[in-house]
Amino acid sequence: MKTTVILPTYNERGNLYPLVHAIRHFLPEAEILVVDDNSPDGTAQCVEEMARTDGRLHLLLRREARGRGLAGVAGFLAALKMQPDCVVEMDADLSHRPEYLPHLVGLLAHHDVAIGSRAVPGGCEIGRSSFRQFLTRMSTRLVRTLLRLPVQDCNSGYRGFRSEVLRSIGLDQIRVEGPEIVQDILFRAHRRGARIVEFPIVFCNRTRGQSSLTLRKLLMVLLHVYRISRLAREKDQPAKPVTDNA
Ligand SMILES: Nc1nc2c(ncn2[C@@H]2O[C@H](COP(=O)(O)OP(=O)(O)OP(=O)(O)O)[C@@H](O)[C@H]2O)c(=O)[nH]1
Ligand SMILES: [Mg+2]
Repeated sequence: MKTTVILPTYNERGNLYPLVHAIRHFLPEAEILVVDDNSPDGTAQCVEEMARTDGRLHLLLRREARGRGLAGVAGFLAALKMQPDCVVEMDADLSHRPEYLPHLVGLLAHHDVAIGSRAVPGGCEIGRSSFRQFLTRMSTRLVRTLLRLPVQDCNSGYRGFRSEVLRSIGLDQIRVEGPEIVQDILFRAHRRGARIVEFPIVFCNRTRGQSSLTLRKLLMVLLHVYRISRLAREKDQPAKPVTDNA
């Protein structure tokens, strides 16, 4: 499958070199698109340097409003312009291991969405505090319940989509700023009837760079999920019969 891998980055200079080389090792033919929000640590320059010797490495440098969500949508739209069969999204802090990429892409031959999951048998998180793991478990349970998603790890940012699914979910109408983009896009794909599959991954906590996740961002995720779940339920309500009171 012709594949484009999207890497959203904010201050990931220290992780990009080993990450891009590992992706290149496991998916030699893939186009790699780094979506950088003008990181002050020089992440973009690092990509430009590597792109001199790697014609399939691309940089989308965003100078406007920063945000994981905005970068995610911009990345998907730019990736689709490369006419891939599928688009893979993964974090750029080495917490998502590239060794799973061939299996993930293979699954997209018979599924519309493939998710690297910490919550299916064989999946786990290593190197994260028990409080952080508790947060992950609680938030994914809440998201799954509110959005009625047939997915164990609804918060995983390691996933692939067949391009036709991405073209069917109205990407250009999505106005999501933060990490809630992860749940929003999964929910839209599910509502479009996408065939979703999960496979186990070992998630490794970042060892370099700064986490961008804050409590405020986590609350914004849950608020957004609550909002779209309400909208969906309203949409699913059978139309009230128009009573002729005349
Ligand atoms: N372009 C862009 N990328 C972002 C932004 N915020 C985070 N990212 C990237 O999105 C991915 C996930 O962000 P992380 O900071 O790792 O969030 P997290 O995994 O919840 O937190 P950690 O446990 O600390 O890793 C990483 O590759 C980040 O570099 C942003 O505002 N813009
Ligand atoms: Mg991370």
